[in-house]
Amino acid sequence: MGHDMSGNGRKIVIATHNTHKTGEFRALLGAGWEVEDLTAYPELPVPVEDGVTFAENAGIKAVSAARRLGDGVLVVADDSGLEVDALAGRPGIFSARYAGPGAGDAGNRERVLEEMRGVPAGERGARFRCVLAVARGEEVLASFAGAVEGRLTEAAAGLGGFGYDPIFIPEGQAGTFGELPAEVKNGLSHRARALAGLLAWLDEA
Ligand code: ITT
Repeated sequence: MGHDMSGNGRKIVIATHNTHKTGEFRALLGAGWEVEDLTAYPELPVPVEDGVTFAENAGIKAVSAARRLGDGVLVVADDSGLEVDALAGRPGIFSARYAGPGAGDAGNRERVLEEMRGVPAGERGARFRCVLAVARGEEVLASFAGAVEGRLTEAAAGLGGFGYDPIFIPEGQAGTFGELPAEVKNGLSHRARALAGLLAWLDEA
């Protein structure tokens, strides 16, 4: 293992409080990895995500956790969101709080669908983006981006996934990420694609 950051136990701490993200990392990484998230470290401060890009916010989250967890721990943060063409790229980095604090996933989906009301099928293009930042101690060592193109539905469909999944149909598929099996999402998602870059970097000689 080139960077030798995962140790014998191949443990990774995902610097997130979003347990849906953690679940996807567990599924994507498989049984060879011990995956934790920040719900196991309630004493860690929650950083202010005041970056203006996904990469900046991923770096802020990764270093905030890594400096507290110490040099021996591989920390990876995930900053992600939905970019809608007809909304000039919104909600983008504001995806988590798009409908205001406390509105939650359903409120965020409803706001996007409301803003998209009347936009014709051919103009409903969107993409999910994910940037992963890997940090140790005080430093971001690398970051990796992934995206998946698709289009927005006119109404939510499906109970799978999380966040904006029920209103997003990925390119080449007939249903939303909320309707498709988790394995299909994990085969082509923005998160899977960013993670592929991270895994290649970890394996580099
Ligand atoms: P952490 O910052 O603790 O990781 P978060 O959920 O606040 O958790 P972000 O700041 O990266 O994470 O915000 C991501 C937003 O984009 C949030 O609204 C998610 O629901 C949404 N999102 C991210 N990945 C998604 C996915 O795979 N499917 C659907 N929605 C997703």
